[in-house]
Amino acid sequence: MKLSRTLLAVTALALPLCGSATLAADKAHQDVKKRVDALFRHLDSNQDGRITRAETEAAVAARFATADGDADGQMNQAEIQAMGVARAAQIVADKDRDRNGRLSPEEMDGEWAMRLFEETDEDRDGVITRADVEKVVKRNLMPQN
Ligand SMILES: [Ca+2]
Ligand SMILES: [Ca+2]
Ligand SMILES: [Ca+2]
Repeated sequence: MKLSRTLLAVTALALPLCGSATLAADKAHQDVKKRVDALFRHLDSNQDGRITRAETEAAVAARFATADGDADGQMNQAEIQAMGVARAAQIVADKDRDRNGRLSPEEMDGEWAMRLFEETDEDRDGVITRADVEKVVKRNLMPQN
């Protein structure tokens, strides 16, 4: 569950969520490719086919600045929802460590970037490859495949 939520959260940073797990298999394959492509387009800033922790943090920080509608440096539930994240209330409840009802970049991005690497980088080399991401996206979209 943790893994699935992390991937959804990270994917939501890069593109609006679309489709569902009920897609036909071939369509699901295209969906996996689209999600992976979109993720790499947004996160792999030097386009070497690998996403590093620094690239992820930079992209997340840029996305945070764009999504921070009231420019208070914090992400409230409405702002998270506006990013296309379905379970914004749950995410705020989970991550709001100082209980001010909003997520600071540290409460939000630090968690996401860290989990992305801890949970997606299965071979623990500090870099996420296409293969790493595809494996996790597939597992989330097509659990029986
Ligand atoms: Ca890269
Ligand atoms: Ca805000
Ligand atoms: Ca907070």
